[in-house]
Amino acid sequence: MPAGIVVHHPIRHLERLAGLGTLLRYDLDGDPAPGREAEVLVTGGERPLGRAELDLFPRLRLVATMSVGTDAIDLDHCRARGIAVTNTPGVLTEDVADAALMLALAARRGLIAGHDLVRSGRWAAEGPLPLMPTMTGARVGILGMGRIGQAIARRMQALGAEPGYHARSERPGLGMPFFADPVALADWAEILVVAVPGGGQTRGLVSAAVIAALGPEGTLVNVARGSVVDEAALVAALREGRLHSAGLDVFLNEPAPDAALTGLPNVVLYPHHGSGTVRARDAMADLVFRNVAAFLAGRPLVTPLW
Ligand code: 8YV
Repeated sequence: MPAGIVVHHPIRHLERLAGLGTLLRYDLDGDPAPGREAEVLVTGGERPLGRAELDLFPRLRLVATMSVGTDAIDLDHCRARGIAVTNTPGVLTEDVADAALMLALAARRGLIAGHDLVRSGRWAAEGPLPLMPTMTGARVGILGMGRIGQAIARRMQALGAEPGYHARSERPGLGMPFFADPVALADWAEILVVAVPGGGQTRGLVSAAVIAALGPEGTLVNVARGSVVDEAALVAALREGRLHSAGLDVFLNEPAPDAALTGLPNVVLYPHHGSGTVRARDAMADLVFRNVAAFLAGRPLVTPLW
């Protein structure tokens, strides 16, 4: 009997996966019955996969997500049930770091206001934009120094900016200042870039105090998860001029973020598309395929979480 693969979220290149087994389109029909015997489930980072939904599939042994982030999955329950989990680390690093750089530059240099000024024809009547802060020599605090944080730091160094970071522990040899506390990092930085994993451990890490420390000349960039930022505090600070600007790829409520945030003039918004390049998404889909293929052939998983 061919293997059954539950599709929890429609990932790229499903047709390739169909070569490994019968795709059970739970994502389309919401009917878990055909998946009751299935051992494999594929999903993406954007759709929650909690305990109750996992338990609709009593024989699961592998959850393969097409995302580096696994905060949407109840990992404790997977562990308890002996379900392996694979993600897609490494292959989206550079594209997500590019998105952080794009958002930082756009927010600091007023790209959206400039674009509007030119497109609307108001340029002639209104004259130039106000002068903007420079990136050269800017202190850039990076929250999280994993692969993506390091790729962001490299880009900032190439611009002539000065990166520093906070992470759970210092990483010797990086040649950047380490801050043991996010508030101290934000106080030092002009730009704060969030690149930590989402989930319970980082919820609200960018607190009202961190935002206050970043201050009225500061810019917040988030390419991680909306949950990391106290969004109400962010909206208040942006609205009251206590924060210069924000460049955001992620939000608390996706795909319909709070209009109080998205309507502000000093934000640059991107629709959780940091990894949204053909190259990254192809490589992510390929990793999902290789993990499922390895599992079904009884070989070691390529990128297991544990
Ligand atoms: C996308 C991401 O959300 O990898 C992640 O953790 O946030 C993104 O790449 C996504 O899961 C792509 O399908």
